[in-house]
Formats: sequence, structure tokens, C-alpha cells
Amino acid sequence: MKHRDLSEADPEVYEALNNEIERQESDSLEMIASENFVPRQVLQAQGSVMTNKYAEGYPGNRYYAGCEYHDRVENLARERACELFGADHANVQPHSGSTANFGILSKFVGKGNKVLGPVLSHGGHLSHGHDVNFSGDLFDFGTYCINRDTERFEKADVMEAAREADPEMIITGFSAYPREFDFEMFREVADEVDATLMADIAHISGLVAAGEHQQPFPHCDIVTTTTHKSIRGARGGMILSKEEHAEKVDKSVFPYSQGGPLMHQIAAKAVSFREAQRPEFDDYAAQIKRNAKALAEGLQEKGLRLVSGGTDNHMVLIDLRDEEITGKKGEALLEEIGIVSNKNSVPYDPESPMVTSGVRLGTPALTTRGMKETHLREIGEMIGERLKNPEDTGIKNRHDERVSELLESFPLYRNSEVEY
Ligand code: DSN
Repeated sequence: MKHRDLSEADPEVYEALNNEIERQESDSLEMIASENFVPRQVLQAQGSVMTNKYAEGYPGNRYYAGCEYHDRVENLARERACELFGADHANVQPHSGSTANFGILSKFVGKGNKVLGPVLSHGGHLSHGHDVNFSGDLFDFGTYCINRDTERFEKADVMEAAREADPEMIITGFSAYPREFDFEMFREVADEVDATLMADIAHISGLVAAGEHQQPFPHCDIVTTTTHKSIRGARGGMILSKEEHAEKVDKSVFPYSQGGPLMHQIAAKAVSFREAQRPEFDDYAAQIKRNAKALAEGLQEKGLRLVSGGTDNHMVLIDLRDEEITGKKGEALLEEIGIVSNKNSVPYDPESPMVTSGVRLGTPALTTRGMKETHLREIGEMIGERLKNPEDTGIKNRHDERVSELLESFPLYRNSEVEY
């Protein structure tokens, strides 16, 4: 086998990779709440020879020979995950958050049985019961809503929905909820209807790991997450649980819903969990929250309304129902000045999911670049001005220039002096 440099072996892919490095580094401020930038050591593990091996099964109990070093990295990943989240058991094999949710729902609820989850447009996720997804197709989902007045999940509303649905499992955890997830409240509801409680902490796992958010354990029985959002790790999924569910959790992944684990990803998850154990990561997570508050203040300063009036975590959700633009238009206006965000439904949104009345913004990626409250407040003001004055080319050009200056001042992978 001849080894060639990628630039020589496949110039087309090489060019695309270089373009993407350039896009991430110098083209735009990354404000999609679910995205982040991993440190080089995570990239190194992902691009390693661990990709060459089948390792079906679990450490010490594989279906293939030659897994000594795969056992080692998977055990490191599992131990580090348990320590970070106060869990008894960790399964680090899920390829994504959705496959983790598929395995858990299949094994712990069973086809056709009842589950209670959040409405998608109120902050839930497709895999929490939406009818275009496996979850809505295979299980009998009931839903709970955000309270119209407080724009938060209130115990009385969730309790009423739970009594009506009488579910075997309740799912808590959201993709577009800017407030603290109240696991304790959901436990009280789950106990009342004798349901298993599963939390999907994909968005907030970095905050949880750093002690910057209420902890899901001991309130929840099972916790699923992705490993690449606020926790700033290798792309993938993970399941955490109490000891009593460990065996069933493992069976839900292999052999039930997956075959061979992606061992290069698991090695990279282990590396990212090591990063999250460092004291600097606690500072990073606290800064994410401070930055989100500063962003919210900047947006409000320019007269934009935020769902629930602010944020407790890493994101804000702008409500554009009183403005002249939709979420889709807002996303496009921001992209024109180099700010990457996503349109997002707001609770009780009159627009379709492809149009929406909201824009979701997050601070994990810009915090990784080293930005602080002053920068996020300024960015919030720019976003406010842009969305309030969509036709003003003077404002547009000024913002475009300022975004370039900010990108230049906070290098990412190239010539970066920032340790992350
Ligand atoms: N795609 C993720 C998000 O943006 O929230 C959820 O899977």
C-alpha cells in the first residue's frame, strides 16, 4: 500500500478541507448553539489508526481478537464520563444522540408503548416523539408544553400531561430552551405516575460536567447526550445511567441498535473527557454562561424580545413575532454579515418549521475562541441593529467589517495562543 499525502492523493477533498478550515477560521462568527471547535488533540485521536479495527462487544468481552488497546481507550472514556457526570455507568458507543435515544426507547419502553416528551417547537428534539422521526412512528407519544405566560416548563403543566398520558417513560431535556432544566421537578412528576425518567442533556452537557448546571443524577434514571456541543468533544453520542440499568443500557446499543463501535471516535471522546476534567474547563463553562447573558443584554438593548426574557445557560432564543421578518429571513440577514445562526421555532409559533419566527444563538464556540462579555454584548447589539434594520446597507457594511476584525483578533487553529 502506498501512503501519499492527502494533497497529492485526493486534491479535490484536500481543497474542500482547506476551504472549510478557512470558513471556520476567518469567514464567520459561529453562533449555532449546538456547535463548537475541538482542540487539536481531539482531531488527532479522531484521525488515528483506531479506525482500522472492529471491536463489537464491550471491554473484556469482544467478538474480535486484538482489542487490547481498544479496551483501554474505551475504559478510559467510560471512567472519565462517569466521573464527570456522577453516573454509575457509561456507554460511549452510540454514534449520535439520536441513536442513543433510539436504543433507550426501544429497550426501556418497547414498540407501541407510551412515552411523554416535549413538543418539538417548544424546545424538544425530533427524537422526542416527532411524527417524522422513528420516535413518533414506533412509540405512542404524549407531549407537554411550555407555559404561555412564563415561557418555562412548569410542574403543574407537566403533571397534567403526565396524568393524561400515563407514560412508561418521561423525557426531559431540550434543544432550544434557554433556561435551567429542572430535573428535580421532572423526577417528582415521574414518581407521581410511576415512570422512568430519561434526560437528554445534549446541549448542556458541558455545563453539567463543569458543575454549572443542576445535575441530572440522582434525579434521572438514564441520561443521553451528544459529546460535541457545549462539552466540546468528539462528535458522537453517549448514555449514562444508574447501576441498575447498566446491563440493559449496554444491550440497547450493542447488539440491539448498532454493530461495530467507531473506535477512533471513542478514543477521541476519551481525550475530550480528559479535557473536560481540567480545571480550565470549569472556567470555560462559566464563561459560556456569562457570555450568553451579555449577548442577551446586547440584543435586548436594541429592542429585541427573547423567549422567557433571557437565559440561564448557553443560548438565547430571539422571538421575531413582533418584527417584520421571519426566522428564515433573520438567519439569512445575519449570514450576510458573517454571523452563523439558525432559524428556530418559538413556542406557539404561527410559522412552519422551515420558516419559523425565531433565531437561536449560542455562545460555546465563540467562548472557545476566547471572547468575553464585552465582545458578546457588542455582537448582541450588532445582531439587534441588523434584524431591526434589514434594508440599511450602511449598518450591514459596518457590521461586516467589524465581524472580520473580531475573527482576526481571535484566531482559532492558526497561530492561536489561546490554550483550549
Ligand atoms: N442538531 C442539534 C441542534 O442543533 O440542536 C440537535 O440534534
